[in-house]
Amino acid sequence: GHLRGFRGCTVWFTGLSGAGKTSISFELEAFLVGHGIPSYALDGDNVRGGLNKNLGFSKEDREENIRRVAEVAKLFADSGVVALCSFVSPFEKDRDLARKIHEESGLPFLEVFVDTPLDVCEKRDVKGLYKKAREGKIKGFTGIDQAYERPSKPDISVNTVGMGIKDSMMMVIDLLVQKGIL
Ligand code: GGZ
Repeated sequence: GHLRGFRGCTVWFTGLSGAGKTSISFELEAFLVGHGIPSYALDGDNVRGGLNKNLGFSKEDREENIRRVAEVAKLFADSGVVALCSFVSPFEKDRDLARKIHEESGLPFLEVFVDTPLDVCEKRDVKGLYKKAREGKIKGFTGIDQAYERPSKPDISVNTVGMGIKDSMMMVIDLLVQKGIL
């Protein structure tokens, strides 16, 4: 028939602190909601203060952070919402688990690599965290003294250097169209 019900999905943004993940996802959320598509953005700011307030930034805690967020996103997606998850998620095996959690339920999962170079993120230093990490006041900061494993097979890599947030967002929208989600 011509009624093609809208199905939810999860768009997973990974990248360094300050890469622009949350900015792109908020822009995308506004775009989707403005077009009548229910969407909700999750990130460290709205998850680590509540659901995951018992978690820090060790490898183990990040793993649990990602696992819980992936389970929540799956529920959003299953309810027909586009879940937009913006987490550093520096470890490939954690991102792979997030994908697996979705695929086992037959829900689309798209990995977006916000590939902003470390030196650019560090120059932006929106929250002053890189400076603190360099001074040793924050330990285990991603890109400084903890690893970021670049995605080996992201669904898309998005550049944020020399283009605006809206342009980066359009790249993700194109992907969603290409995948038959929009
Ligand atoms: C990385 C940290 C750290 C350390 C605090 N390493 O720019 P932000 O501030 O808003 O994004 C970063 C956020 C990372 O939380 P996530 O939940 O996305 O991390 S993970 O997916 O790895 O679990 C940064 C701030 O929290 N932050 N300490 N040590 N980022």
